Amino acid sequence: MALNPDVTNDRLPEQNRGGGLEQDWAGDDQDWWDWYVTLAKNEETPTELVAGPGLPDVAPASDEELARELAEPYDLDPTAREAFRREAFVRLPAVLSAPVVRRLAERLEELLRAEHGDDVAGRFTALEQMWLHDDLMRAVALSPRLGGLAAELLDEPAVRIYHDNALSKEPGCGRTPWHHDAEHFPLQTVQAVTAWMPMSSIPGRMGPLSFARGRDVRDEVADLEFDKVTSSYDESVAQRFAERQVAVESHPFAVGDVSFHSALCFHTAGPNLTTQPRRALATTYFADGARVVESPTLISGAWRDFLPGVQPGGLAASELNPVVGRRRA
Ligand SMILES: O=C(O)CCC(=O)C(=O)O
Ligand SMILES: [Fe+2]
Repeated sequence: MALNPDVTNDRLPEQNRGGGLEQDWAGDDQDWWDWYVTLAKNEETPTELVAGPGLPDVAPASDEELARELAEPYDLDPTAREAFRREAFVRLPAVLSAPVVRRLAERLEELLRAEHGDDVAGRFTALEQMWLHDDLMRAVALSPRLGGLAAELLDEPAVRIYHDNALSKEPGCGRTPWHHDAEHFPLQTVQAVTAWMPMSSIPGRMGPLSFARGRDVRDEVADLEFDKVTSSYDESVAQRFAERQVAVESHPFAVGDVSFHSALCFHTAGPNLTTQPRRALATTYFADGARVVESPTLISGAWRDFLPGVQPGGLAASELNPVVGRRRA
């Protein structure tokens, strides 16, 4: 099957077709993802889908087990802290147990089906702000374990939630374009981090999140111009990384592994060449005290949904951005 058969700019909302990047996104978050994945360069040759892993083969955790686990602090190894500081991402083992992943994956399946139905082959289907109406997703979004890790890794006294997300790369969906999230978050800080939590194991052919190593990588590509219509930015970043021998980590994820990538980290993900959806929950945190930039762009997507009532330049602390993590002493 061909990947991303409709690689065109017609995924841009009418109002966003003209002009540059300095404009508000006119669609919702799903519209944004449907557009965004068209900016990735994909192989044109049809590729066979292979069997992918399903849900973890264990009984799901109960409500109490899940709440207890997500409240417990995670003992962060000093080498992991150092790796995050140096490389702008880190992958941590056993942040979630298999029963907790199973429980969350089952709930996520229900939520995605309710929102997007079954006819999703080849798409990147997303959900956001699940924590506002689902108890299990609230336990994840407000989790002191996850929020605490975000605060520790950023080395900030307190972090607020920007949004939660579900990212379902359906069978046959192509690559996620190279990017770094500082461009996506309309914040006057790069002290922001996303916890990416796979809902199954993720082998290489399923499109695990992949990271360019190093905090300064964005200097290597700072001169490349973003293009809202074609895959040229994705291609130029890939080419530049190859020319300058930027190391890219692209490893499978095991059940319970969670990666944390800084807003400075350049990342991508391969196509999902399996018969199972590649699903992850992703929660983004930022340093308490951060302000919204003066001029959010198209790439900031549906940011007003995540910071309701906050104006450009204002303090990023709406009622939907509670403090959810604190650094330990
Ligand atoms: O799940 C993906 O493929 C992309 C996710 C991503 O870019 C992010 O969480 O920052
Ligand atoms: Fe990202």
